[in-house]
Amino acid sequence: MKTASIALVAAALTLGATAQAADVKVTLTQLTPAGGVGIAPLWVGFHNGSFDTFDAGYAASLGVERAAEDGSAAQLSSIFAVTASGGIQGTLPGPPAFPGAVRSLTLNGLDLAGANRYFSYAAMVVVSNDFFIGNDNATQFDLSSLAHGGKISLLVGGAGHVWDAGTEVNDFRYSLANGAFGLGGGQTAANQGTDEHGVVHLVTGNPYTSFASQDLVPAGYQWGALDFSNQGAFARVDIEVSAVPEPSSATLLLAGLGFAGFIAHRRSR
Ligand SMILES: [Ca+2]
Ligand SMILES: [Ca+2]
Ligand SMILES: [Ca+2]
Repeated sequence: MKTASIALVAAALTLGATAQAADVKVTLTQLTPAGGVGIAPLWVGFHNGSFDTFDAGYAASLGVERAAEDGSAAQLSSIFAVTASGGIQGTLPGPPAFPGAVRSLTLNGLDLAGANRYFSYAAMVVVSNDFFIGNDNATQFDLSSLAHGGKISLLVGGAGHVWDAGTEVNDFRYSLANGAFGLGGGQTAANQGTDEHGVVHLVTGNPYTSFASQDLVPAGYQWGALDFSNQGAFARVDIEVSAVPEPSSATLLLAGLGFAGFIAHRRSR
């Protein structure tokens, strides 16, 4: 029995050391106040550090433009698919997350010690023409310490942490999700609005004072909840990792150990 117990301990250590693939559950919990901004379906990518979603001070990619203007990560996803070698990505399912909403997605088979070590995210902020949240620094979130399991949480959005993609003039005639906030006008199809020909930059001050066509805002409109210039994070993103032992070696090892334990048990009697 003693021999088998030692072998089992050794096996457990070996399994821990050889685990590579991991399952990752990403959960977004909306934290904005009632009547506050929403977040379009969150795109997440796990890459080796070479995928850089955008750079502040430079023009946005078409992927970021579409994500920021229309809330669609399809174009960004296409770019990631061809540029992030070994990358794994997904978009949290469901409609835009408004205050109180929770969305989650599980991705399988990630290598958090290598090809999927770094986490990136992006999503449109609504109501807006081209506001979005996302990480400029491709290697800001290093998940390698979670390769054998664990959890981290990060806060996204909030005052000083929202980008204007610089791709569309801020204008209520063509902004997305006006209806959800009791505003008139709004985009009726993808990629409407006037080109801004600008660069990605942080939104500062009251986010909606720069919008043209303010006449689409009802008289006496209460901006309190929508004005995020004094608010904290929009959402918490939890990343939970479950390590998955390599199937073949783990199965063989456990089967072998079970047999060894059985023999040891028999001999001890
Ligand atoms: Ca960057
Ligand atoms: Ca803009
Ligand atoms: Ca556009």
